[in-house]
Amino acid sequence: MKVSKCKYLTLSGLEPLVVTPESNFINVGERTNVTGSRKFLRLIKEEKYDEALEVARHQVEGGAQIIDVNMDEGMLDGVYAMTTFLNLIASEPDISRIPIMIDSSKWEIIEAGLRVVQGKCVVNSISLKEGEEEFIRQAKLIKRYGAAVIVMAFDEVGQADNYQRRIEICERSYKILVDIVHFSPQDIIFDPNIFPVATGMEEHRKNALDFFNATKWIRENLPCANVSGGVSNVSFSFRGNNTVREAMHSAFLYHAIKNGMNMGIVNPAMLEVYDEIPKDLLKRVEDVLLDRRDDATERLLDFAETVKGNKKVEENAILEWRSDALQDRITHALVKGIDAFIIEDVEEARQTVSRPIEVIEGHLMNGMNVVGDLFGSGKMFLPQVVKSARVMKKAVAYLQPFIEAEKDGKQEFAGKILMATVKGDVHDIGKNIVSVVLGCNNYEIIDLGVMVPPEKIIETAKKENVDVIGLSGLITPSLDEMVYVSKEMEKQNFTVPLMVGGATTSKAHSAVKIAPNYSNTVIHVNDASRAVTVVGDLLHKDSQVYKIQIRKEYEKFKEQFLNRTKRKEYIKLEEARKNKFKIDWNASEIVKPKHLGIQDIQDFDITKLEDYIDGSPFFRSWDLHVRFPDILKDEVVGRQASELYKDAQELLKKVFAEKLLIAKA
Ligand code: B12
Repeated sequence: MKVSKCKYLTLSGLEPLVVTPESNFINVGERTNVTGSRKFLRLIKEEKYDEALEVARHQVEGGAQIIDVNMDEGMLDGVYAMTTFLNLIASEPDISRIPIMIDSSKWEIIEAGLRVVQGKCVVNSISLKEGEEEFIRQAKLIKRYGAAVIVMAFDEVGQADNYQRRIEICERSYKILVDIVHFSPQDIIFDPNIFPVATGMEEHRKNALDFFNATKWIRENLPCANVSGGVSNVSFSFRGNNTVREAMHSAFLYHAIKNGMNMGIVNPAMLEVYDEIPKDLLKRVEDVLLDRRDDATERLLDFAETVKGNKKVEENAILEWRSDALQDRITHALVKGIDAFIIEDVEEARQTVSRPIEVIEGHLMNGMNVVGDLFGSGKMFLPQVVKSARVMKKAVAYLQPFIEAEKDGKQEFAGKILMATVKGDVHDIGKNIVSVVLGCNNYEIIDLGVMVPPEKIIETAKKENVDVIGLSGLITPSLDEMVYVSKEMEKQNFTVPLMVGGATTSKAHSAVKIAPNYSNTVIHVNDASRAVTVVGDLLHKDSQVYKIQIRKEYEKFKEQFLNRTKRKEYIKLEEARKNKFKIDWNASEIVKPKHLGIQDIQDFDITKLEDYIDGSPFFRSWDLHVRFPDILKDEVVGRQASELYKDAQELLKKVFAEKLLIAKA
């Protein structure tokens, strides 16, 4: 078993899905499964394939990154159903852009699927249940069909139901796949069995914990392999009690992901946001999942009784958040994906500001940033973010006529702007807002949509003779795309300004990586309202002065930036080893720490941390790039920095006085 360097698991429909260590959790849609969805089963039995395709489409729109297709039902011709459905999917580009998971316990159905599926799919699943020979035969075929595979922790004896068996079976399967079948290790996805907890049976107490530990072991010991599972199983004991089930799913996912589970079958409608699980419920759920107390199951059951079918509690909960402050309500609606009151709240916000765009850039962006932070820290999952995006879009659509009403009534266009979200990136909310705002300021907008290939941007810009190209990007790979577009613009002798924006873009990246490729203007713009003044300045008849000024500013910024990150001179490894720190055990006094083992600090006096706050990154995030505390006396930015510092001190005082933050370790 020799694996030198891991490649990434790469699946595909019409588009690739590359699972890198940085990827968030990959969620697999589960509604196109006849064993899990009565509706889907009925549609397939009645041969209503058109409607069945809608189920698949709905999942893709809902944020599923892979769809699981299962046709295992006693009265169905599984081979026919799988073949027919996959063929139909292949002719629907909006569905088939994502990879398929062919799910069956019957090999002939799996193979039927493999014959017709488009792209690189995943087979769910094979195992050692029927012995090594059959396992190897199936694995070889899957390899020839070019698919990835889910391997269940199951062997000739039965399904693995404790930690030791899970890791033994997974290790054995891995060795066979890598050493005998020569399967690419990154194409192996283990399913170490998610079993129900809180069943009242002693032997089920460690079900979740064993899964977490086995997952961790697999990720640390079976190089490049991935881990997946069907999450809803864990809450089987609480069927009918969605409050508890949703909390269990989120808490389970939170811990499983922390231990290395990177993919799973999840029902987005059955997930609570981890941070929003009421603390008492979360504690009881985690007591069960992590097997922290002997009476954990009883305590969760007691709690479950208090929320079971208790509509009143839910209604009260609704009323409760509705009486929060306006910003909190908007944030809540975005985080929870609730669109019922968003128009009401946005209207209230609009009454408080002088221009409607301020609601987008203030209230709504604040809320979206909370969504982004929760998502980034693994406490919200993609399908939930899709719901947030829908609420955001509804809010923006409501504001659009108000923004348009600000139009100055001039008929003639002030210029033509091409807007596009770059190749590989689907985020369009920000780009759309910029388009609307510019449109309302008399610019003609050519919006190419999302995932736009560079060739199309270049070709359209030429054909339409645009005055500015605006690129939006929110994920890191988009930055490279923007660099590529700038190079192409240079090659093709473009002269129009290139304007970039979107959450991952920055002045630093634009100055250091984009601007040097293009001899004309490159400018980074933070938000939609600033885009109006920037475009105005770029297209103004005396714009040459402005453009030269931007160029100089960016060159200076680049120089300063590169000076800060001068290349380090490295010495040879042998030399470095000679320099290693030598401890003189006889002469040194080794002090024994006062406390050995893990210390759990729950409420440290936060004021004591004040002296350790490093001001430099704080100022950097405000685009003030001088070292702290020198910055306070800096000739150019000193005054502004001191004001900012004073505000920050006041905020800190408030944080300390009102205990807004608690320091734990
Ligand atoms: C909503 C959202 C989604 C939605 C997008 C729906 C849609 N139709 O747009 C969905 C659920 C589909 C999604 C998918 C993914 N997302 Co996402 N998403 C977000 C989220 C939460 C909010 C983005 C948003 O709409 N903000 C509100 C708008 C108004 O803000 P904005 O886009 O920044 O635009 C403003 C300015 O930037 C500017 N602007 C924007 N564009 C332009 C262009 C020009 C020319 C100008 C002048 C100005 C300008 O003006 C706007 C208004 O002022 C962000 C988190 C965040 N804080 O940004 C993550 C985030 C961007 N997503 C992230 C990720 C990782 C993903 C996925 C890869 C997840 C996954 N595992 O599959 C996929 C990406 C798929 C792909 N290939 O693109 C990461 C990116 C991390 C990174 N650095 O790469 C983020 C930062 C979340 C996080 N913290 O991890 N996402």
